[in-house]
Amino acid sequence: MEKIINKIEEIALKIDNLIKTGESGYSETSNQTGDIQLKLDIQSDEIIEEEFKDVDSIKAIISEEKEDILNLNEDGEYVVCYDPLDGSSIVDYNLSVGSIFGIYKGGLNGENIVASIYIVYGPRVEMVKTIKGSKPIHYRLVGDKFVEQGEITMEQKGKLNAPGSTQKNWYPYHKELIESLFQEGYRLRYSGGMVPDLHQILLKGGGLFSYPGTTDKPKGKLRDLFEVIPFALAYIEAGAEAIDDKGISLLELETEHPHDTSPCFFGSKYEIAKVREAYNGK
Ligand code: AHM
Ligand code: MG
Repeated sequence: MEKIINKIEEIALKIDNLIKTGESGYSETSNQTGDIQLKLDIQSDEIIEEEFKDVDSIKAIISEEKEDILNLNEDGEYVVCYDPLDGSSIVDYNLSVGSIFGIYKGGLNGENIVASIYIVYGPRVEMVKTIKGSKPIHYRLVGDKFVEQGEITMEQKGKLNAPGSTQKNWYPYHKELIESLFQEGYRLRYSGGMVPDLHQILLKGGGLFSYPGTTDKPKGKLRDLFEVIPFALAYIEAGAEAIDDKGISLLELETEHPHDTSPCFFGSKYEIAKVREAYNGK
């Protein structure tokens, strides 16, 4: 695990440099979900594959940018699932983006995640590492080293509301939930990048990030293995909650296909209680 984490730190430096110096714009290919890939998506994916290739403990890797699992070492213990560069629609407009890694042992389900790491490429480069059973740890890149900033603990209630997806396609009960939080005084904070949006709520200690199922996409947009489960681990270990639209913990998600998606809600206890109330029986 130590070796994987060290590699992810090296990867973060390389992707940060790529974002700053690489070419903008689209490539001529699309990924598994049908999104046209940016040149940066493809190059970030190549960096990660190259770096992970010589890590003996990695059995296989699965990238959001590729259809299939790539087997690396038969005797490896871990499968690493990753979104090389999350925020394809905003990176060329110079908003913050991220990389997300979920490390799984013994099967690709929520209960088998053993660690998650995400990197935020913003005005600063930061990393949050969560090992199952311990609080997430926040790091900041200083020079070429990640320096520990401390453990992350969420409060019972926050002030931020980050509602994802297309509002026109929201179910009425979801609309009521989001509106009721604004009526209570919550402030809108949504950049279109789940990494900076979820990072802000974690560091500020509370709030709600939601990406619901909608009339056009009942299973939402965010991918279980690369996006949903890794952040669920960070939120739950920080003392917050992460649930789906049935109120089930996202760490209980069972996936059938590597690119499965799920409606998801990440937040402190107070806001998640509101989600459960709004979605009860729906
Ligand atoms: P991507 O993996 O293609 O970049 O899409 C994922 C991103 C998330 O970072 C973000 O929360 C979401 O898409 C935003 O989607 P929307 O614009 O529908 O709210
Ligand atoms: Mg993504």
